[in-house]
Amino acid sequence: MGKNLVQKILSLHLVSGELKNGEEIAFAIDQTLTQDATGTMAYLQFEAMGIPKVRTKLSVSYVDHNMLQTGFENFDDHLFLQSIAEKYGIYFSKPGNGICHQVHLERFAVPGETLLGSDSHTPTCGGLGMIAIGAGGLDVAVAMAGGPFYVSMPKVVLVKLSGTLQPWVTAKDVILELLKRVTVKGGVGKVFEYGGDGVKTLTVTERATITNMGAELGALTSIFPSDAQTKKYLRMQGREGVWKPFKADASAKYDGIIEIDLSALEPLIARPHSPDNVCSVREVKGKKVEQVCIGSCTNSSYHDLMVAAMMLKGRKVHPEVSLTISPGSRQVLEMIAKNGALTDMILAGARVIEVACGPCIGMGQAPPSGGVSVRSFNRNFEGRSGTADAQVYLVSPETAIATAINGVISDPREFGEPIVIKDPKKFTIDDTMMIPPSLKPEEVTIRRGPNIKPLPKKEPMPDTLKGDVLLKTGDNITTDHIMPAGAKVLPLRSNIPAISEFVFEKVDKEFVKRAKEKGGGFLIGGVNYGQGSSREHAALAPMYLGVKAVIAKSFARIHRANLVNFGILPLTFENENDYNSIDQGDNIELPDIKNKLKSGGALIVNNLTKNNKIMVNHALTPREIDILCVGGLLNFQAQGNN
Ligand code: MIC
Ligand code: SF4
Repeated sequence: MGKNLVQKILSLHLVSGELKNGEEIAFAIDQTLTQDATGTMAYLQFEAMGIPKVRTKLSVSYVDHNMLQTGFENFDDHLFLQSIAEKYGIYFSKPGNGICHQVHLERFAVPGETLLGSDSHTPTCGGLGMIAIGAGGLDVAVAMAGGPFYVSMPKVVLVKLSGTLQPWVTAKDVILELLKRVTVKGGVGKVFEYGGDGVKTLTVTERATITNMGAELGALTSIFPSDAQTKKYLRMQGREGVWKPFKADASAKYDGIIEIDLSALEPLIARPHSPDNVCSVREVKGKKVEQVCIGSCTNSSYHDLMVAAMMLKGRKVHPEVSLTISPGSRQVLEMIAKNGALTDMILAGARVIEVACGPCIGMGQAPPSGGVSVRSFNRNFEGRSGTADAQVYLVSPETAIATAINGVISDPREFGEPIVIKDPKKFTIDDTMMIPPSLKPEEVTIRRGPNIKPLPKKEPMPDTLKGDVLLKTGDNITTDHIMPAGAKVLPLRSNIPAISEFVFEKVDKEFVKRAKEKGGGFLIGGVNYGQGSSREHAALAPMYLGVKAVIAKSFARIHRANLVNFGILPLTFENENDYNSIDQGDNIELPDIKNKLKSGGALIVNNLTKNNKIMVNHALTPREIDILCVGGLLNFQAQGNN
């Protein structure tokens, strides 16, 4: 039987299990990436494993998130990361070199290989034909130590593209269309594999925009075939040697098919406060805007910034709009600086800011109170921008620039003649800020600033779990709700006791106090609990505060895996209506839980306050149950397990 692309690459890497939907599989990881906001924890965990050198083909540590240095914390973390990289055989991408996903695509991605990254947008490299997956830092640490990655075999959905994009319609509009159809929870347990005639019309950076934002669908990953476009991109990066063709067999089977006619698409926009709240730009045009931001790992390639520059050339940013542009990599910045495009941006009145995640993660550029911000980014969760009541919209760079010039949300098709950007023969290649590992690792001393605190420990699970419901939330709670980011909180990523003071800060200011007074307890969630980022701090900090289990209607994949890794039990309601019977403050008990998990017995929650019982389920594999029972993956590994 013919294989699809996902099956082909996975079978080349399979360590255990069968490629049958829902079965637990383990596969080998060729490459890993980390970024600074998740990396410090990942490397503390890696260090704890006592291995002298990474066992992957390639591991890279990027600094791109925590770039604002208002105190010593972030720079200390950068130095810690650099010394760890030197010592353990890891490449170190210095602050200023670029956003991890953009740089990885440019310099390291290899078709047919596997990549595990401690950032949810790792699937960006799926645009180059890799199986690239976002995970918690601990899973990445395990991969660096040579361990495989465990996951339930996803469903593979073919996204069949036909036709060609019309002028002013972009790759961003393709993924917004998919978000509109499938929603932010529609990709859970799935991989989106792109195929069909339309594929060959999309360049690698366009494909990367699509696979990047596949993360917003909740998918395990997204992938494009490796073809002539892939070869061309690698040639422009001086890396043609790593190219290999990869595509699905003609007789390949899929678990579902979604058809998109590229010619029929129009410019789309995601309205506040969710990437799937999509409509056509036409429907909201004319809305006054205070801020426009270009950048982020979704749309900050050379092509994207050249389009922005050409649109701005000879024009001015609207007097009441602040336009920021953050290039995705030093390569991109260097090229637009050399060819004059940067000057066009500056002359038009753009604020060119650092090569980094920047405003995307709330590191500066917070919009004004109640302001409207139109961004070429991938997430518009409430408050993520740093301004609680800001209205953030997500669009293509084309729509964003038309908007910045007009001062109101604008349809780029009304802007004028379409802009055609010619690919350069070669990208400027200069890896000065990519530091290779030391040749004398034994001489490297790890630099550990005072903000870097040891990892908290967790005890094995007791026989019975008992405590109060500390918080009951609604649907689609994001990791930004659970563990906010932004300029104030991000510098505490290496300090769990300090960062845990901010858990659920934007949802309930009293949460931390309550959790401490009660000595921990339980969380109740709705559908898609924990969507968004891969930050394991959203599990680690609640664990530190004594959260024992989360009972939800359903979970987002990475967060669920992070809960297991840190010994917090993820449970789902057997009957969703039971969500209504349980309230914040209820005292509940899960009797004999450990035995029941091991023996497969029915899981009962006794509500001691309401004097009733409800049934809950889990979708844990035997390995995950063992991990939970010993108090998390680090304890599990310390016992000699994989
Ligand atoms: C994000 O976009 O939310 C982040 C910041 O890149 C996160 C990682 C983090 O929280 O450090 C992600 O997407 O995984
Ligand atoms: Fe950085 Fe934003 Fe991309 Fe996350 S989504 S990696 S914060 S640019």
